[in-house]
Amino acid sequence: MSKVALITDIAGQDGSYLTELLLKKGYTVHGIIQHGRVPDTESVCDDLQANNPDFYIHHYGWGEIFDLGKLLALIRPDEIYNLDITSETATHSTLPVARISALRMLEAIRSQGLEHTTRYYHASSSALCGLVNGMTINEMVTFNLPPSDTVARVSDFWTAVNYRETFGMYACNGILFNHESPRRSESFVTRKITRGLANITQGLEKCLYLGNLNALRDWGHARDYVKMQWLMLQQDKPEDFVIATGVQFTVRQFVTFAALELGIKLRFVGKGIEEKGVIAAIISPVAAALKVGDVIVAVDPRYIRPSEVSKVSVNPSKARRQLGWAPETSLQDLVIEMVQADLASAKKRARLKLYG
Ligand code: GDR
Repeated sequence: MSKVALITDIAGQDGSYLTELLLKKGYTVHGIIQHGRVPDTESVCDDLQANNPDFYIHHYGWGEIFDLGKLLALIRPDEIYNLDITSETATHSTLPVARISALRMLEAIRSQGLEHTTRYYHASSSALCGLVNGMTINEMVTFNLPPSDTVARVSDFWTAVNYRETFGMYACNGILFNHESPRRSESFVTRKITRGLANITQGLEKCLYLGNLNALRDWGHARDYVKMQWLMLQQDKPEDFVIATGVQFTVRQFVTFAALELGIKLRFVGKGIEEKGVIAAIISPVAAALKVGDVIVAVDPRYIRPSEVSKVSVNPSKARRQLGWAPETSLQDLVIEMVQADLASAKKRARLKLYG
């Protein structure tokens, strides 16, 4: 009989890649999606639903409490992947009630008597470490004071650990560093860059406005990271793992790789652009800096964060050692895939604009 998996936030980047992976492995997949959440992967979810009789989507309303117990009793999942990203903003308004926290899910598992059969994965994040300059992150990291919008994530992390240790449940956390793809939401810097530059080549935009170009990030491909999420639930005993490539690049390098793929020449403008560390930049008039054929990347103070931590080293070697996992996609290949996807869609939009 095929295994049954339940995935929350199926409409996000990770939810869609994980669904594809599990369907390929022969799982029956149930996904939860909140009405009103604009899916990053609407067309992917539609295609998956149209072509897979073993894929089901369960909707619930904005601010509504989803009846997890009822769903678990019905589908009795072997594995649950809680990717509920609403935790990012859970300190606000109605979300603490509506979001599917680790506590809600783990209690629902217990209430249905599934605590010894259902395995639980929680999508945790490097953000909860409360990053400070100079720290090294592996699974032994001691969390510092996290940013206020990640307090709920810290609570989720310890809840999963607590249920593992107190009730002997198979519950684990993946401490994920940045992971990107053509399905990444456009508010994140990687997608903003690939989409922005692709649009510029098609005459749809004039300039790419960014914040700190010197910020360092460890970027992997989301498709590689969901493999690791699955592996974490296939072990003899549950443990937490850091998921990262172990290699960092600057935002500026990311922009440069994207420009290389598009065959365009970049011109960076903005005061203080060559300084190391966080740039206190004032955008200079773009028009004055423009030369024919140049693509302008301008530093705009609106996108510079008040505090930025960049000197952090990441050690994901436990995943390599214990799970045999290593990222398969280099940053350059990730950039190429993202650029090509955004270029195709920019060309389509440019044609539409021209011919209506
Ligand atoms: P991050 O991702 O904050 O690391 O969170 P993001 O892509 O937003 O920022 C990465 C770095 O790029 C710099 N930057 C800009 N960022 C954005 N968004 N827009 C810009 O114009 C811009 N210019 C420069 C930022 O300052 C930053 O240094 C992601 C999310 O997935 C979190 O949910 C997750 O917890 C962490 O990764 C791990």
